[in-house]
Amino acid sequence: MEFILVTPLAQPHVALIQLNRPKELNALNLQLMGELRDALKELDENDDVRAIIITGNERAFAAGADIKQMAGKTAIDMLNIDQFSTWDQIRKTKKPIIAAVSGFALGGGCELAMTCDMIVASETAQFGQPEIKIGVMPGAGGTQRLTKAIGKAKAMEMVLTGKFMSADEAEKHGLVNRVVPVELYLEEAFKLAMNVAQMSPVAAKLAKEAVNRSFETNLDEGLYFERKNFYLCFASEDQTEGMNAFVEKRKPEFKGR
Ligand code: CO8
Repeated sequence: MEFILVTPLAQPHVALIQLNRPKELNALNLQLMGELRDALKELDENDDVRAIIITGNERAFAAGADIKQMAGKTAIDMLNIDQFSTWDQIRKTKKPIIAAVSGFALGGGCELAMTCDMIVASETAQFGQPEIKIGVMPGAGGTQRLTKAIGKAKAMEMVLTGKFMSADEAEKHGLVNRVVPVELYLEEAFKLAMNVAQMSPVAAKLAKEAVNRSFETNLDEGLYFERKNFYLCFASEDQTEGMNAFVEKRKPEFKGR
Protein backbone atom coordinates (compact mmCIF):
# COMPACT_ATOMS: atom_id res chain seq x y z
CA MET A 1 0.00 0.00 0.00
CA GLU A 2 1.56 3.29 -1.07
CA PHE A 3 -1.07 5.88 -0.16
CA ILE A 4 -2.74 4.44 2.92
CA LEU A 5 -1.47 3.01 6.21
CA VAL A 6 -3.43 0.12 7.68
CA THR A 7 -3.23 -1.10 11.28
CA PRO A 8 -5.67 -4.03 11.57
CA LEU A 9 -5.67 -4.08 15.37
CA ALA A 10 -4.83 -0.54 16.43
CA GLN A 11 -6.93 -1.22 19.53
CA PRO A 12 -8.70 -4.45 20.49
CA HIS A 13 -11.11 -5.23 17.63
CA VAL A 14 -10.59 -1.79 16.05
CA ALA A 15 -8.72 -1.19 12.79
CA LEU A 16 -7.25 2.10 11.67
CA ILE A 17 -6.80 3.24 8.08
CA GLN A 18 -4.88 6.46 7.57
CA LEU A 19 -4.98 8.22 4.21
CA ASN A 20 -1.38 9.06 3.51
CA ARG A 21 -0.71 11.58 0.73
CA PRO A 22 -0.05 14.49 3.07
CA LYS A 23 1.65 16.77 0.53
CA GLU A 24 -1.41 16.59 -1.72
CA LEU A 25 -3.81 16.98 1.23
CA ASN A 26 -4.77 13.33 0.77
CA ALA A 27 -6.27 13.97 -2.67
CA LEU A 28 -8.05 10.78 -3.62
CA ASN A 29 -6.33 9.46 -6.72
CA LEU A 30 -7.39 6.18 -8.33
CA GLN A 31 -4.61 4.20 -6.67
CA LEU A 32 -5.47 5.46 -3.20
CA MET A 33 -9.13 4.59 -3.69
CA GLY A 34 -8.19 1.11 -4.97
CA GLU A 35 -5.99 0.57 -1.92
CA LEU A 36 -8.76 1.74 0.37
CA ARG A 37 -11.24 -0.64 -1.27
CA ASP A 38 -8.83 -3.58 -0.91
CA ALA A 39 -8.00 -2.73 2.73
CA LEU A 40 -11.67 -2.45 3.68
CA LYS A 41 -12.45 -5.77 2.02
CA GLU A 42 -9.65 -7.45 3.97
CA LEU A 43 -10.71 -5.89 7.27
CA ASP A 44 -14.33 -6.83 6.59
CA GLU A 45 -13.20 -10.46 6.28
CA ASN A 46 -11.00 -10.35 9.39
CA ASP A 47 -12.94 -11.84 12.33
CA ASP A 48 -10.79 -10.01 14.86
CA VAL A 49 -11.90 -6.62 13.52
CA ARG A 50 -15.28 -5.29 14.62
CA ALA A 51 -15.05 -1.58 13.77
CA ILE A 52 -12.93 0.48 11.40
CA ILE A 53 -11.70 4.06 11.60
CA ILE A 54 -10.69 6.02 8.50
CA THR A 55 -8.68 9.15 9.13
CA GLY A 56 -6.32 11.57 7.44
CA ASN A 57 -4.09 13.97 9.31
CA GLU A 58 -4.63 17.18 11.25
CA ARG A 59 -4.53 19.39 8.14
CA ALA A 60 -6.71 17.30 5.87
CA PHE A 61 -8.98 14.31 5.94
CA ALA A 62 -9.01 14.56 2.13
CA ALA A 63 -9.24 17.60 -0.17
CA GLY A 64 -11.22 15.73 -2.79
CA ALA A 65 -10.63 13.69 -5.89
CA ASP A 66 -7.22 14.27 -7.45
CA ILE A 67 -7.90 17.23 -9.73
CA LYS A 68 -4.56 16.87 -11.51
CA GLN A 69 -5.38 13.26 -12.38
CA MET A 70 -8.85 14.21 -13.68
CA ALA A 71 -8.04 17.46 -15.47
CA GLY A 72 -7.34 16.08 -18.97
CA LYS A 73 -10.00 13.39 -19.01
CA THR A 74 -12.94 13.14 -21.38
CA ALA A 75 -16.39 11.89 -20.42
CA ILE A 76 -15.62 8.58 -22.11
CA ASP A 77 -12.30 8.29 -20.23
CA MET A 78 -14.25 8.79 -17.00
CA LEU A 79 -16.86 6.25 -18.07
CA ASN A 80 -14.20 3.67 -18.90
CA ILE A 81 -12.20 4.29 -15.73
CA ASP A 82 -15.45 3.64 -13.82
CA GLN A 83 -14.03 4.78 -10.50
CA PHE A 84 -17.43 4.64 -8.86
CA SER A 85 -17.45 0.85 -8.89
CA THR A 86 -14.66 1.21 -6.30
CA TRP A 87 -16.87 3.54 -4.26
CA ASP A 88 -19.77 1.07 -4.56
CA GLN A 89 -17.56 -1.67 -3.10
CA ILE A 90 -16.49 0.59 -0.23
CA ARG A 91 -20.14 1.35 0.47
CA LYS A 92 -20.83 -2.37 0.80
CA THR A 93 -18.44 -2.81 3.76
CA LYS A 94 -20.49 -4.62 6.38
CA LYS A 95 -18.63 -3.54 9.51
CA PRO A 96 -19.22 -0.11 11.06
CA ILE A 97 -16.84 2.58 9.80
CA ILE A 98 -16.10 5.83 11.60
CA ALA A 99 -14.51 8.78 9.83
CA ALA A 100 -12.16 10.76 12.10
CA VAL A 101 -12.02 14.12 10.34
CA SER A 102 -9.67 17.03 10.93
CA GLY A 103 -9.04 19.89 8.52
CA PHE A 104 -10.33 19.72 4.96
CA ALA A 105 -13.02 17.22 4.02
CA LEU A 106 -13.82 18.52 0.56
CA GLY A 107 -15.43 17.12 -2.57
CA GLY A 108 -14.68 13.40 -2.67
CA GLY A 109 -13.20 13.81 0.84
CA CYS A 110 -16.53 14.99 2.22
CA GLU A 111 -18.23 12.23 0.23
CA LEU A 112 -15.89 9.62 1.67
CA ALA A 113 -16.59 10.83 5.21
CA MET A 114 -20.33 10.63 4.47
CA THR A 115 -19.92 7.11 3.06
CA CYS A 116 -18.72 6.12 6.54
CA ASP A 117 -21.34 5.38 9.18
CA MET A 118 -20.41 8.05 11.69
CA ILE A 119 -18.17 11.11 11.72
CA VAL A 120 -16.09 12.39 14.62
CA ALA A 121 -14.74 15.84 13.79
CA SER A 122 -12.00 18.02 15.19
CA GLU A 123 -13.01 21.63 15.73
CA THR A 124 -10.79 22.55 12.75
CA ALA A 125 -12.73 20.32 10.34
CA GLN A 126 -14.23 21.97 7.28
CA PHE A 127 -16.74 20.17 5.10
CA GLY A 128 -17.46 21.24 1.56
CA GLN A 129 -18.55 20.25 -1.92
CA PRO A 130 -16.57 22.85 -3.89
CA GLU A 131 -16.66 21.00 -7.24
CA ILE A 132 -18.79 23.79 -8.73
CA LYS A 133 -15.76 26.09 -8.49
CA ILE A 134 -13.84 23.86 -10.90
CA GLY A 135 -16.72 23.46 -13.32
CA VAL A 136 -18.14 20.15 -12.18
CA MET A 137 -20.40 18.85 -9.41
CA PRO A 138 -20.28 16.15 -6.73
CA GLY A 139 -20.11 12.65 -8.21
CA ALA A 140 -19.57 10.26 -5.31
CA GLY A 141 -22.82 10.76 -3.42
CA GLY A 142 -22.53 14.41 -2.32
CA THR A 143 -25.83 15.61 -3.75
CA GLN A 144 -27.63 12.68 -2.14
CA ARG A 145 -25.96 12.06 1.22
CA LEU A 146 -25.37 15.70 2.09
CA THR A 147 -28.97 16.59 1.31
CA LYS A 148 -30.25 13.73 3.44
CA ALA A 149 -27.92 14.71 6.29
CA ILE A 150 -28.38 18.48 6.45
CA GLY A 151 -31.49 19.18 4.39
CA LYS A 152 -32.10 20.71 0.98
CA ALA A 153 -31.48 24.39 1.68
CA LYS A 154 -28.06 24.01 3.30
CA ALA A 155 -26.95 21.28 0.90
CA MET A 156 -28.05 23.29 -2.12
CA GLU A 157 -26.09 26.31 -0.90
CA MET A 158 -22.94 24.25 -0.35
CA VAL A 159 -23.23 22.48 -3.71
CA LEU A 160 -24.10 25.62 -5.70
CA THR A 161 -21.60 28.02 -4.08
CA GLY A 162 -18.85 25.71 -2.84
CA LYS A 163 -19.14 27.30 0.60
CA PHE A 164 -17.51 25.30 3.39
CA MET A 165 -19.29 24.26 6.56
CA SER A 166 -17.47 24.45 9.89
CA ALA A 167 -17.33 21.54 12.31
CA ASP A 168 -19.69 23.27 14.74
CA GLU A 169 -22.23 23.96 12.02
CA ALA A 170 -21.88 20.40 10.75
CA GLU A 171 -22.69 19.11 14.22
CA LYS A 172 -25.63 21.49 14.53
CA HIS A 173 -27.07 20.21 11.25
CA GLY A 174 -26.54 16.52 11.99
CA LEU A 175 -23.69 15.83 9.58
CA VAL A 176 -21.26 14.77 12.33
CA ASN A 177 -21.67 12.91 15.59
CA ARG A 178 -19.48 15.18 17.68
CA VAL A 179 -16.82 17.85 17.59
CA VAL A 180 -13.80 17.77 19.89
CA PRO A 181 -10.55 19.74 20.20
CA VAL A 182 -8.07 18.87 17.48
CA GLU A 183 -5.74 16.95 19.79
CA LEU A 184 -8.60 14.62 20.76
CA TYR A 185 -10.39 13.76 17.52
CA LEU A 186 -8.63 10.47 16.90
CA GLU A 187 -8.88 9.43 20.55
CA GLU A 188 -12.59 10.24 20.49
CA ALA A 189 -13.04 8.19 17.30
CA PHE A 190 -11.31 5.26 19.01
CA LYS A 191 -13.60 5.61 22.04
CA LEU A 192 -16.63 5.43 19.78
CA ALA A 193 -15.19 2.53 17.75
CA MET A 194 -14.30 0.58 20.89
CA ASN A 195 -17.79 1.14 22.23
CA VAL A 196 -19.25 -0.29 19.00
CA ALA A 197 -16.69 -3.13 19.07
CA GLN A 198 -17.99 -4.27 22.48
CA MET A 199 -21.39 -5.04 20.98
CA SER A 200 -22.38 -8.16 19.07
CA PRO A 201 -20.66 -7.99 15.67
CA VAL A 202 -23.53 -9.97 14.15
CA ALA A 203 -26.14 -7.53 15.44
CA ALA A 204 -23.95 -4.56 14.45
CA LYS A 205 -23.73 -5.75 10.84
CA LEU A 206 -27.45 -6.41 10.63
CA ALA A 207 -28.30 -3.09 12.30
CA LYS A 208 -25.97 -1.11 9.99
CA GLU A 209 -27.58 -2.76 7.00
CA ALA A 210 -31.06 -1.89 8.27
CA VAL A 211 -30.23 1.77 9.03
CA ASN A 212 -28.67 2.16 5.57
CA ARG A 213 -31.74 0.58 4.00
CA SER A 214 -33.79 3.53 5.28
CA PHE A 215 -32.03 5.69 2.68
CA GLU A 216 -33.09 3.45 -0.14
CA THR A 217 -36.65 2.47 0.50
CA ASN A 218 -40.07 3.52 1.78
CA LEU A 219 -41.20 3.02 5.38
CA ASP A 220 -43.18 -0.13 4.73
CA GLU A 221 -40.29 -1.88 2.93
CA GLY A 222 -37.81 -0.55 5.50
CA LEU A 223 -39.81 -1.90 8.43
CA TYR A 224 -40.12 -5.25 6.66
CA PHE A 225 -36.36 -5.33 6.10
CA GLU A 226 -35.70 -4.36 9.73
CA ARG A 227 -37.97 -7.13 10.99
CA LYS A 228 -36.16 -9.80 8.92
CA ASN A 229 -32.80 -8.68 10.30
CA PHE A 230 -34.25 -8.57 13.81
CA TYR A 231 -35.43 -12.19 13.47
CA LEU A 232 -32.03 -13.15 12.05
CA CYS A 233 -30.35 -11.91 15.24
CA PHE A 234 -32.13 -14.75 17.02
CA ALA A 235 -30.10 -17.24 14.98
CA SER A 236 -26.90 -15.97 16.60
CA GLU A 237 -25.08 -17.22 19.69
CA ASP A 238 -24.57 -13.54 20.50
CA GLN A 239 -28.32 -13.11 21.05
CA THR A 240 -28.37 -16.02 23.53
CA GLU A 241 -25.24 -14.70 25.24
CA GLY A 242 -26.50 -11.10 25.35
CA MET A 243 -29.87 -11.97 26.84
CA ASN A 244 -28.48 -14.58 29.27
CA ALA A 245 -25.85 -12.09 30.45
CA PHE A 246 -28.59 -9.55 31.12
CA VAL A 247 -30.62 -12.05 33.14
CA GLU A 248 -27.51 -13.22 35.03
CA LYS A 249 -26.42 -9.61 35.67
CA ARG A 250 -22.99 -10.01 34.03
CA LYS A 251 -21.16 -8.48 31.07
CA PRO A 252 -21.83 -10.34 27.81
CA GLU A 253 -18.97 -11.89 25.85
CA PHE A 254 -19.88 -11.60 22.22
CA LYS A 255 -18.17 -13.89 19.75
CA GLY A 256 -19.57 -12.67 16.44
CA ARG A 257 -21.41 -15.92 15.79
N1 CO8 B 1 -6.37 17.35 -6.11
C1 CO8 B 1 -5.05 17.39 -6.37
N2 CO8 B 1 -4.18 18.10 -5.63
C2 CO8 B 1 -4.67 18.80 -4.59
C3 CO8 B 1 -6.03 18.80 -4.26
C4 CO8 B 1 -6.91 18.02 -5.07
N3 CO8 B 1 -8.22 17.91 -4.82
N4 CO8 B 1 -6.22 19.61 -3.19
C5 CO8 B 1 -5.01 20.09 -2.86
N5 CO8 B 1 -4.07 19.61 -3.70
C6 CO8 B 1 -2.63 19.88 -3.70
C7 CO8 B 1 -2.33 21.26 -4.23
O1 CO8 B 1 -2.30 21.26 -5.64
C8 CO8 B 1 -0.99 21.53 -3.61
O2 CO8 B 1 -0.01 20.83 -4.35
P1 CO8 B 1 1.35 21.60 -4.84
O3 CO8 B 1 2.02 21.97 -3.54
O4 CO8 B 1 2.05 20.56 -5.62
O5 CO8 B 1 0.87 22.78 -5.61
C9 CO8 B 1 -1.10 20.86 -2.25
O6 CO8 B 1 -2.15 19.91 -2.35
C10 CO8 B 1 -1.44 21.83 -1.13
O7 CO8 B 1 -2.61 22.55 -1.51
P2 CO8 B 1 -2.70 24.15 -1.52
O8 CO8 B 1 -1.36 24.74 -1.75
O9 CO8 B 1 -3.79 24.52 -2.45
O10 CO8 B 1 -3.11 24.39 0.01
P3 CO8 B 1 -3.97 25.60 0.59
O11 CO8 B 1 -3.91 25.47 2.07
O12 CO8 B 1 -3.57 26.88 -0.03
O13 CO8 B 1 -5.49 25.30 0.10
C11 CO8 B 1 -7.44 23.91 -0.25
C12 CO8 B 1 -6.15 24.17 0.58
C13 CO8 B 1 -8.45 25.02 0.01
C14 CO8 B 1 -8.01 22.59 0.22
C15 CO8 B 1 -7.07 23.88 -1.76
O14 CO8 B 1 -5.97 22.97 -1.94
C16 CO8 B 1 -8.19 23.40 -2.61
O15 CO8 B 1 -9.09 24.18 -2.92
N6 CO8 B 1 -8.15 22.12 -3.07
C17 CO8 B 1 -9.12 21.59 -3.97
C18 CO8 B 1 -10.44 21.31 -3.30
C19 CO8 B 1 -11.45 20.79 -4.29
O16 CO8 B 1 -11.82 21.47 -5.23
N7 CO8 B 1 -11.90 19.55 -4.10
C20 CO8 B 1 -12.86 18.91 -4.97
C21 CO8 B 1 -12.16 18.15 -6.04
S1 CO8 B 1 -13.26 17.47 -7.25
C22 CO8 B 1 -13.95 16.13 -6.48
O17 CO8 B 1 -13.66 15.82 -5.38
C23 CO8 B 1 -14.94 15.35 -7.28
C24 CO8 B 1 -15.53 14.22 -6.44
C25 CO8 B 1 -16.33 13.27 -7.27
C26 CO8 B 1 -15.56 12.07 -7.67
C27 CO8 B 1 -14.90 11.34 -6.51
C28 CO8 B 1 -13.89 10.35 -7.03
C29 CO8 B 1 -12.68 10.17 -6.07
